[in-house]
Amino acid sequence: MSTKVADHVLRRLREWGVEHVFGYPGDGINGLLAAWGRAENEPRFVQSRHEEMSAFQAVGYAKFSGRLGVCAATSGPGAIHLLNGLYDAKLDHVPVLAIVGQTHRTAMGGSYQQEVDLHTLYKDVASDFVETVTVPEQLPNVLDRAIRTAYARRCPTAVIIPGDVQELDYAPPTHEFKMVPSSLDRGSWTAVPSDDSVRRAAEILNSGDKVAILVGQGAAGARAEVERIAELLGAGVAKALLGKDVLSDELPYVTGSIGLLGTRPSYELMRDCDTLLTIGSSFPYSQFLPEFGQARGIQIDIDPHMIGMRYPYEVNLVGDAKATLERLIPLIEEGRGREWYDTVCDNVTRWREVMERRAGLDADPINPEYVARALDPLLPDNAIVASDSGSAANWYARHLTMRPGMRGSLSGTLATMGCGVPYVIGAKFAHPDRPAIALVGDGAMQMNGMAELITAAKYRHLWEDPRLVIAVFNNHDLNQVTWELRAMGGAPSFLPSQELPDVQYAAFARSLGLTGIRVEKPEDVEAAWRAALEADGPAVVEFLTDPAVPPIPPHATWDQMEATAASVLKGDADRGSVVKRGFKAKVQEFLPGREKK
Ligand SMILES: Cc1ncc(C[n+]2csc(CCOP(=O)(O)OP(=O)(O)O)c2C)c(N)n1
Ligand SMILES: [Mg+2]
Repeated sequence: MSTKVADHVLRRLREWGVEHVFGYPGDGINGLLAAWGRAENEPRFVQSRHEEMSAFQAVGYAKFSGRLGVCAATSGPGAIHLLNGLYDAKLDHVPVLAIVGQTHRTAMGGSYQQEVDLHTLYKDVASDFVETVTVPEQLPNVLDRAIRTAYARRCPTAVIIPGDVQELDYAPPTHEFKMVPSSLDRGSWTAVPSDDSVRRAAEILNSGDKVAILVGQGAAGARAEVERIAELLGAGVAKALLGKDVLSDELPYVTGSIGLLGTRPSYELMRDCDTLLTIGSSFPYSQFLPEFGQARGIQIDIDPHMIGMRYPYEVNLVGDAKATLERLIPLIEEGRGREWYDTVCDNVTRWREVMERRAGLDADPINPEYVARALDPLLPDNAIVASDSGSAANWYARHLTMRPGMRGSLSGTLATMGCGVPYVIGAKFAHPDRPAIALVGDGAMQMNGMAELITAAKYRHLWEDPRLVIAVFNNHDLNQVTWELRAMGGAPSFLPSQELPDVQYAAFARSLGLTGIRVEKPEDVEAAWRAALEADGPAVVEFLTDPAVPPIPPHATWDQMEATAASVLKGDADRGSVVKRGFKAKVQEFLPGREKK
């Protein structure tokens, strides 16, 4: 039997160590599907309900494994559906390969059925590498290069294969003019900055009395070094959302998340520091960093293309976080910043107390902060947690204590809705032996999470640790946006756009043979978490949460409280309780014995 191009695609993926391809079929990739049959489903084809979900699953897989995520879709509509997930990979710097079909070469340019100009469509999302395979000899280089580029630049890449090309007999490139051979080895290297720039960075750090460190996902491999330099400098460490699992929240000087969903001590850390060291983060909101001119800044980043923006840094160290810190640490003089360190730790302690009290506030029927708070001590040590985009991301950022060994992620930069459920499905394929938990709003569940429960039911038998918990924050509202409307503009919420239909998520889960628990009272929250974490397969826990609990920003001012109140007075849907509860939550920060800064 001859080897067809499609057979070679799968063989090469196996040679690259690819074990799963997240995809959805269609006649644009029929040649590949036939090859999958011949290859006895290796790598495993994981079928989703929608190609966007396949792309999110590939992103989740890549985020939680550090390996390439691969997705596949048919030409035209399938390739179009992948886009949002591929953009998520692009914006969060994750290696993902998309393999998509195209109409036959004989029909190209003929406005043929399902013919879409995929090069143009993918030109932006796969800007680092998108190529069409037109003859078999071209395949090895195109495929290898797409994979190598995705890894090297941590980005999505795309390989387009016309249907008829998939069916051609495979022929490797020959030793001739205009042939491009290829190879498999990825090589390994470590980028380090020059000694001179490391010395200049050390001088700045040694002259600071109030050092703030900001870490992102790029610091993931440098946990011990980040802790060491923070301790030497007496620094506080804030974490960008994508870097939440880089450092333990149990450390006294870790101020938690930064930004709109972040914590007050992170805000204070940046507001009051005199030196800023950013490690592996491209956190975009400069207004949450120190005032320009207030702090002397140093950045460490692996990517010379991404470094030096967001803040007017004095020294930009291009290099691997761990290797760079290993060079920097011996040059750091210990002993400064003790007073600062104490202030940072006090702020953190105070914030934790405030959060505890906020979670304890009564709500109607359940306070969503309490839902997250109740999960926190129950999280298994090796848990993988994903949050969708919505108000749950606030509670993920603020209430969950990341401990060493845990993993967590969300759509950090695209902030797309609908990634929560497919991310944890991707995580279960990356780590079938670990529990995974997703925090998802009812809007995101209705958008696509419910359909993807079908995928979880389909594949549950493959996961040796059965725990996959989907927590639905059922508030009948697109609440994060409702609050943005209120807080930013003082506008009343606009019910036709914000209100969501009531849906029985737990009952739907049960109809699929999954565990489904609906929680209507605060006193049942903890038991529901326990039951879901003890279930023998995927479990949906639906919490009826109060949309009137405000995700107050870390820098909340009385003006913003006024704006909230104003919107309510203009005729908001749930006026009375919003004013009262927002005010009550804010007031927690200024209890007796605590001075307002
Ligand atoms: C694909 C997409 N569409 C719209 C948005 C804007 N958006 C951000 S959060 C949000 C509300 C999410 O509602 P839900 O999932 O119910 O969570 P909640 O905030 O109510 O907890 C919306 C509409 C987005 N980020 N992504
Ligand atoms: Mg909602």
